[in-house]
Amino acid sequence: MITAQQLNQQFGIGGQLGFRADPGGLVIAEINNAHATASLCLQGAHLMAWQPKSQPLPVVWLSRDARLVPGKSIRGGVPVCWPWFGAHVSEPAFPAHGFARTVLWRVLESGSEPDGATRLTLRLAESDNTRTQWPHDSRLELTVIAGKTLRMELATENTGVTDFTITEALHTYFRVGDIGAVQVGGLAGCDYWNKVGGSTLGKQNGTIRFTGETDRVYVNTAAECTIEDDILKRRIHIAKSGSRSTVVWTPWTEKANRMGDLGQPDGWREMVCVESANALENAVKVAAGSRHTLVVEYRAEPL
Ligand code: TA6
Repeated sequence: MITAQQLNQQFGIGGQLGFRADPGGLVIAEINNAHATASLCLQGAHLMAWQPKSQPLPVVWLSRDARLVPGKSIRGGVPVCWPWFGAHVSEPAFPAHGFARTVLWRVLESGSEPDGATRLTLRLAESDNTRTQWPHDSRLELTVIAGKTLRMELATENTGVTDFTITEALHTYFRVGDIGAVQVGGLAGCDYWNKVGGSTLGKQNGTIRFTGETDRVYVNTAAECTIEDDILKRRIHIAKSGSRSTVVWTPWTEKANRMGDLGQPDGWREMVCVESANALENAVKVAAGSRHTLVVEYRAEPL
């Protein structure tokens, strides 16, 4: 496996992008430019944090109980859910949300954008393990551009001769002051599958406020969403393309305690997931020889 030192030689950008070896054996890319700081674990191409320098707190949340362990998903940040979202349709032993977030990705290129943002592109490294779970000729790449905004482009290429279908998500955890003092806008009138206690269909009335466990897959929506935070006095904009589903999730007390890695006693209150996805009936057929890209762009502004 390539070392942090070799990565610094090949892809480091003096004072803006460097790589370090975490004691647990994973490699982390650290970004620090004029506009923002960010960190990304090469395992899963997992963006763990993004904080514009205009913001007193991170916009992307990482659990204080997050563990950097080879082969294990990291709690918080932006998990890449691919090539399926949620449970596998037929193989219960396959990992929830796919394998992309727990396997090694390779750095392809890095650069500094004209506006001073930092760009990093990674490709999922296939293996016998991944091919067992996903026997299709494909290529998955993630480009991250971290600056005043955070842009992420998840590109699926079908390099084979037969079509395949994926579901996917950029499963982003956003930092908020308190889950009880935020509202999510942009999904009014959208149909959603309520995953709490089964799977029932609903229609969103107005903005979303949180008073309990919420786990909804909004379908057939390309809408930009916002998180309005009355405590941190900020609005986070969540723009997307190539995504027809938006997942909104908070575990609330009981599920958070069962999960146990959201930061005791109530770390879960400081985050909300608004995930740009293609899930359920929004699965994406990627024709042989073609490419599909899911793009998100986040920005935070004062309320
Ligand atoms: O996107 C919401 C969700 O599917 C929830 O049901 C919950 O399971 C969450 O993802 C976290 O999943 P994870 O596999 O990362 O623990």
